[in-house]
Amino acid sequence: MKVELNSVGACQLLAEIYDMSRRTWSKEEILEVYNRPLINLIYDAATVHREHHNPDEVQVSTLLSIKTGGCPEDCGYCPQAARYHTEVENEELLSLSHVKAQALRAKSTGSSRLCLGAAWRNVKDDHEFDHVLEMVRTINEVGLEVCCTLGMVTQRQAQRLADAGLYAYNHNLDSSEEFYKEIISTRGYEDRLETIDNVRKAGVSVCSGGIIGMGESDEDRCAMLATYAAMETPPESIPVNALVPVEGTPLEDQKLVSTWEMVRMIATTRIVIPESVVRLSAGRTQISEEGQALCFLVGAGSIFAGDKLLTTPNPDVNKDMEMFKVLGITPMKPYKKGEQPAVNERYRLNDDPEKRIKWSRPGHKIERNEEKKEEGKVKS
Ligand code: SAM
Ligand code: DTB
Ligand code: SF4
Repeated sequence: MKVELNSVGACQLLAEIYDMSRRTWSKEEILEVYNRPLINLIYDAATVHREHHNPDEVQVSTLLSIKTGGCPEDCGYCPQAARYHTEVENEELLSLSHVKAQALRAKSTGSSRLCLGAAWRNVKDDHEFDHVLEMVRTINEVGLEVCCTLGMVTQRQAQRLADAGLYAYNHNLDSSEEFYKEIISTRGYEDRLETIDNVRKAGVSVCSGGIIGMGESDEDRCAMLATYAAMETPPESIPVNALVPVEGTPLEDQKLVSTWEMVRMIATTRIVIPESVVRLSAGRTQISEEGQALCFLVGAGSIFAGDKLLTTPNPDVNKDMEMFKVLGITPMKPYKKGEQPAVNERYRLNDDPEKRIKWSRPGHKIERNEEKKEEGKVKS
């Protein structure tokens, strides 16, 4: 596909050139979009954005690190990996009351979603997970969309989260399959895809995206987008993070991503996967408000608010709300793109044996049990 549109008010032409009705894009085709003259790419992405989304509404999420530091993984970008010497300490899981207070705070400052992050490789079926399920149920009751990012999950664990009222699960592919190996050695791309699949099967909204600025090529960025675009159902939300280079991590000396690269990546994501919400994620402290305005124009429909991401700084929420006012943007209400998940009694499974839903199959008898009952009768 040769993209030669010179952007003269051409929605129909756009649809033809980008063949928007299809689902799959090759990496090469995406790269052609990515490399378009920026001024045309901006126009085209903004046009696609307006066809699929309300451009003056932006979804606002607050991040909360419920379990900080001490992670056994070796993700080269991450200050929470135990093996790197960063300023992040290994902390205990937060208490339910603390999380509830933060949920109320997030709601009062305009967030529609609270995203709970844990520095775990994967979820374990232990009391800490039961505790997280309680957090999910509590935040859901507050009336916020609940998102979790807890590492790898099995389908059963994803189902338990769904039953507790989880709205979305964040699990990033981060980069292309090829480049992933350069950044992380303690797990593979397949593991990430499997968790995304488990989340999807549990009926939970998928949030999955990447990081730019780790030393990957433009081809790697586009290969990651090709993977998302080829999914039967692409993620509902795609975070685009600019690397926050943290002292003590292997990527501490990486050059900061420029605003233009961020605009290019968001615009390309917008064109290739038109229906998903693109999230302007980590790295906003290094982008001016004018730069962020461009990101919104080309398709960013969501941000993380609050002065901290998980462990690194983020713009002050009041400054963000002032920026929204200047731009005429309103924060999106919760559940605008879906229903509030109902809390299913099944979420208590493993939690309180007394309250478990009992196995039942009317009229069916288990021989062994019947024999035991008979034995009991004889004894008494
Ligand atoms: N441990 C879980 C996992 O890896 O899926 C959840 C938490 S992890 C911190 C969530 C995401 O944060 C990562 O997938 C990565 O995309 C992003 N992230 C971590 N450190 C970052 C950094 N320094 N700059 C930008 N994004 C970062
Ligand atoms: C995502 O894609 N970005 C967020 C969220 N999902 C969990 C995390 C960004 C973390 C930035 C580094 C930190 O603050 O520790
Ligand atoms: Fe652990 Fe997640 Fe950080 Fe990797 S990104 S080190 S899995 S917390």
